[in-house]
Amino acid sequence: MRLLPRTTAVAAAAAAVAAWSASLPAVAQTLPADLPVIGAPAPAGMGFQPSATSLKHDIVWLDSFLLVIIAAISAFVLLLLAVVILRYNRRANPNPARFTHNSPLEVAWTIIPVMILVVIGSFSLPVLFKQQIMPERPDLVVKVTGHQWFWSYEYPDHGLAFDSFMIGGGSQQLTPEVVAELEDAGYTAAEFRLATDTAMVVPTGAKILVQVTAADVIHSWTIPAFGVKQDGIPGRLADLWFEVEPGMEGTYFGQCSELCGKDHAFMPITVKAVTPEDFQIWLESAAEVFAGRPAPLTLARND
Ligand SMILES: [Cu+2]
Repeated sequence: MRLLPRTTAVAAAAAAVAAWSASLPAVAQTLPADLPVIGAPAPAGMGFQPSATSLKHDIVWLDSFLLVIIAAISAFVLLLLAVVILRYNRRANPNPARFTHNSPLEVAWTIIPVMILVVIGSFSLPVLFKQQIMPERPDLVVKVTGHQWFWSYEYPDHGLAFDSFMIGGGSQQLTPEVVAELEDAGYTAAEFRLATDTAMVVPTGAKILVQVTAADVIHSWTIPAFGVKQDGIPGRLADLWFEVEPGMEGTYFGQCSELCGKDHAFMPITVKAVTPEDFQIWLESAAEVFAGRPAPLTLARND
């Protein structure tokens, strides 16, 4: 191994980093400027974020389905309680019946809940299996690694990799400088703590296989609008998949969802879903900027 003098190596590294960060906006510019923000939390929002994948449509449907069942059960139990309170209180019913068992009733209150669970399972398990069975021939594989406290993305089939830091992650405050930085990157102040300097970019209408892992502690990668969430566990490679529906091109945000240390709240996730044509354009520019990243950088000390 050739050892560079320390100062030369550090200078080379600094120059490489400077050249790299200067070229970041160049990559961003190859993405359509009018990408709408679709997957983001809304102030006082109550429901789910918009659904961009069939997985998420299934989850929302299952949620509504369960809500109907839960509402019916709650109403029924409330009705029984009301009947007991009104008809069988001490004043209305001074001489209570003394029997203790009723076989048909006991069979019914065992069988009916079992049947309700079977019905729920017959709808929820297919939804779960659909999420957990990975596409055999994905159109794109992205490896996501959680770090304390940022994400890195690798496109192994395209030989490129990059890190993704929260914009304003240094001060962690929404200062005027951070607002300017957000706006330069095409975001607004409302997207502080969601927007990152680089984004994972995926084509719509394509099956994306995401391999999730972590380099230090357990993190969790999620995009709520895609209906996906997966823990990244050091030493293991876990999978998730999604396919953003054509027409749902936009920016989607998520946040690390596994308490991973003091800056857990400052490692958001930004995914940009673009048309396959725009993805190719991005891929070409990204290949130039991010190829081989993170660069193997060896600093030698000779003291
Ligand atoms: Cu984390």
